[in-house]
Amino acid sequence: MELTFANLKPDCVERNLTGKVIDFIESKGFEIIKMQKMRLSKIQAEEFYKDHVGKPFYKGLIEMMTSGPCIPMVLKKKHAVEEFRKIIGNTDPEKAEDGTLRHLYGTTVRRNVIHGSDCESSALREITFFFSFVDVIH
Ligand code: DAT
Ligand code: MG
Repeated sequence: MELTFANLKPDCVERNLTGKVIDFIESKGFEIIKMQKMRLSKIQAEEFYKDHVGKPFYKGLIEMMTSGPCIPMVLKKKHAVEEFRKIIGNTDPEKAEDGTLRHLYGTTVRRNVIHGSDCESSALREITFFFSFVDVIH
Protein backbone atom coordinates (compact mmCIF):
# COMPACT_ATOMS: atom_id res chain seq x y z
CA MET A 1 0.00 0.00 0.00
CA GLU A 2 1.15 3.51 -0.83
CA LEU A 3 -0.05 7.02 -0.02
CA THR A 4 -0.55 9.92 -2.38
CA PHE A 5 -1.69 13.50 -2.02
CA ALA A 6 -4.71 14.97 -3.80
CA ASN A 7 -6.28 18.41 -3.68
CA LEU A 8 -9.76 19.32 -4.87
CA LYS A 9 -9.04 22.73 -6.32
CA PRO A 10 -11.15 25.87 -5.75
CA ASP A 11 -12.88 25.47 -9.14
CA CYS A 12 -14.06 22.01 -8.04
CA VAL A 13 -15.39 23.24 -4.69
CA GLU A 14 -16.97 26.37 -6.18
CA ARG A 15 -18.88 24.33 -8.76
CA ASN A 16 -20.24 21.94 -6.10
CA LEU A 17 -18.42 18.96 -7.60
CA THR A 18 -16.90 17.83 -4.28
CA GLY A 19 -19.29 14.91 -3.76
CA LYS A 20 -19.04 13.66 -7.33
CA VAL A 21 -15.23 13.80 -7.31
CA ILE A 22 -14.93 12.07 -3.93
CA ASP A 23 -17.37 9.39 -5.09
CA PHE A 24 -15.27 8.86 -8.23
CA ILE A 25 -12.05 8.58 -6.21
CA GLU A 26 -13.57 6.04 -3.80
CA SER A 27 -15.11 4.08 -6.67
CA LYS A 28 -11.59 3.60 -8.04
CA GLY A 29 -10.51 1.94 -4.81
CA PHE A 30 -8.74 4.79 -3.03
CA GLU A 31 -9.20 5.09 0.72
CA ILE A 32 -9.35 8.61 2.18
CA ILE A 33 -6.87 8.71 5.06
CA LYS A 34 -7.01 12.46 5.81
CA MET A 35 -9.13 15.30 4.44
CA GLN A 36 -9.78 18.93 5.28
CA LYS A 37 -11.35 22.03 3.77
CA MET A 38 -9.25 25.19 3.90
CA ARG A 39 -8.27 28.26 1.94
CA LEU A 40 -4.64 28.66 0.97
CA SER A 41 -2.95 31.98 1.63
CA LYS A 42 -0.85 33.45 -1.19
CA ILE A 43 2.35 32.56 0.68
CA GLN A 44 1.20 28.96 1.17
CA ALA A 45 0.21 28.56 -2.49
CA GLU A 46 3.54 30.02 -3.63
CA GLU A 47 5.44 27.61 -1.39
CA PHE A 48 3.40 24.62 -2.55
CA TYR A 49 3.93 25.48 -6.24
CA LYS A 50 7.51 26.82 -5.91
CA ASP A 51 8.79 24.49 -8.66
CA HIS A 52 6.69 26.48 -11.14
CA VAL A 53 8.09 29.93 -10.27
CA GLY A 54 8.91 31.84 -13.46
CA LYS A 55 6.61 29.84 -15.72
CA PRO A 56 4.09 31.86 -17.74
CA PHE A 57 1.10 30.30 -15.96
CA TYR A 58 2.49 30.74 -12.41
CA LYS A 59 0.66 33.96 -11.49
CA GLY A 60 -2.67 32.63 -12.76
CA LEU A 61 -2.09 29.36 -10.94
CA ILE A 62 -1.55 31.15 -7.61
CA GLU A 63 -4.61 33.36 -8.21
CA MET A 64 -6.77 30.33 -8.95
CA MET A 65 -5.50 28.30 -6.00
CA THR A 66 -6.16 31.16 -3.55
CA SER A 67 -9.54 32.15 -5.04
CA GLY A 68 -11.55 30.02 -2.60
CA PRO A 69 -11.41 26.94 -0.40
CA CYS A 70 -9.80 23.73 -1.53
CA ILE A 71 -9.99 20.19 -0.11
CA PRO A 72 -6.57 18.59 0.35
CA MET A 73 -6.53 14.88 1.17
CA VAL A 74 -4.29 11.89 1.66
CA LEU A 75 -5.23 8.78 -0.28
CA LYS A 76 -4.18 5.18 0.08
CA LYS A 77 -4.05 2.43 -2.51
CA LYS A 78 -1.57 0.01 -4.04
CA HIS A 79 0.69 2.10 -6.32
CA ALA A 80 -1.40 5.12 -5.26
CA VAL A 81 0.78 7.81 -6.86
CA GLU A 82 0.81 6.32 -10.34
CA GLU A 83 -2.76 5.04 -10.17
CA PHE A 84 -4.08 8.42 -9.08
CA ARG A 85 -2.29 10.25 -11.89
CA LYS A 86 -3.99 7.83 -14.28
CA ILE A 87 -7.50 8.59 -13.00
CA ILE A 88 -7.04 12.37 -13.03
CA GLY A 89 -5.70 12.44 -16.61
CA ASN A 90 -3.72 14.99 -18.60
CA THR A 91 -3.15 18.47 -17.13
CA ASP A 92 -5.18 19.93 -20.00
CA PRO A 93 -8.83 18.72 -19.80
CA GLU A 94 -9.03 18.87 -23.60
CA LYS A 95 -6.22 16.32 -23.83
CA ALA A 96 -7.31 14.22 -20.84
CA GLU A 97 -8.31 10.68 -21.68
CA ASP A 98 -12.01 9.70 -21.64
CA GLY A 99 -13.20 8.69 -18.20
CA THR A 100 -10.59 10.67 -16.28
CA LEU A 101 -11.56 13.30 -13.71
CA ARG A 102 -10.10 16.18 -15.67
CA HIS A 103 -11.84 15.01 -18.84
CA LEU A 104 -15.14 14.66 -17.01
CA TYR A 105 -15.09 17.87 -14.99
CA GLY A 106 -12.17 20.10 -16.05
CA THR A 107 -12.84 23.27 -18.01
CA THR A 108 -9.42 24.76 -18.83
CA VAL A 109 -5.78 23.90 -18.06
CA ARG A 110 -5.92 26.34 -15.18
CA ARG A 111 -9.29 25.14 -13.93
CA ASN A 112 -8.57 21.42 -14.05
CA VAL A 113 -10.42 20.41 -10.88
CA ILE A 114 -7.82 18.39 -9.06
CA HIS A 115 -4.17 18.03 -8.12
CA GLY A 116 -2.35 14.71 -7.74
CA SER A 117 1.28 14.13 -6.74
CA ASP A 118 3.54 13.32 -9.70
CA CYS A 119 5.98 10.99 -7.87
CA GLU A 120 6.57 9.43 -4.45
CA SER A 121 8.91 12.17 -3.22
CA SER A 122 6.37 14.86 -4.23
CA ALA A 123 3.68 12.88 -2.41
CA LEU A 124 5.70 12.89 0.81
CA ARG A 125 6.45 16.62 0.53
CA GLU A 126 2.84 17.47 -0.31
CA ILE A 127 1.28 15.27 2.38
CA THR A 128 3.48 16.79 5.07
CA PHE A 129 2.87 20.29 3.69
CA PHE A 130 -0.82 19.99 4.61
CA PHE A 131 -1.03 17.37 7.34
CA SER A 132 0.77 16.69 10.61
CA PHE A 133 0.76 13.32 12.27
CA VAL A 134 0.00 11.34 9.14
CA ASP A 135 0.97 7.73 9.62
CA VAL A 136 3.12 7.90 6.47
CA ILE A 137 4.01 4.23 6.76
CA HIS A 138 0.38 3.24 6.88
P1 DAT B 1 -0.19 18.72 -13.13
O1 DAT B 1 -1.20 19.42 -12.23
O2 DAT B 1 -0.85 17.85 -14.14
O3 DAT B 1 0.89 17.99 -12.34
P2 DAT B 1 1.80 20.77 -13.69
O4 DAT B 1 2.52 20.30 -12.46
O5 DAT B 1 2.58 20.85 -14.95
O6 DAT B 1 0.52 19.86 -13.99
O7 DAT B 1 1.19 22.20 -13.42
C1 DAT B 1 0.58 22.51 -12.17
C2 DAT B 1 -0.70 23.27 -12.41
O8 DAT B 1 -0.41 24.51 -13.07
C3 DAT B 1 -1.69 22.56 -13.35
O9 DAT B 1 -2.50 21.62 -12.67
C4 DAT B 1 -2.49 23.73 -13.84
C5 DAT B 1 -1.45 24.83 -13.99
N1 DAT B 1 -0.90 24.85 -15.36
C6 DAT B 1 0.03 24.04 -15.88
N2 DAT B 1 0.29 24.33 -17.18
C7 DAT B 1 -0.52 25.36 -17.47
C8 DAT B 1 -0.75 26.14 -18.65
N3 DAT B 1 -0.10 25.90 -19.80
N4 DAT B 1 -1.67 27.13 -18.59
C9 DAT B 1 -2.34 27.40 -17.44
N5 DAT B 1 -2.18 26.71 -16.30
C10 DAT B 1 -1.28 25.71 -16.31
MG1 MG C 1 2.37 18.70 -11.11
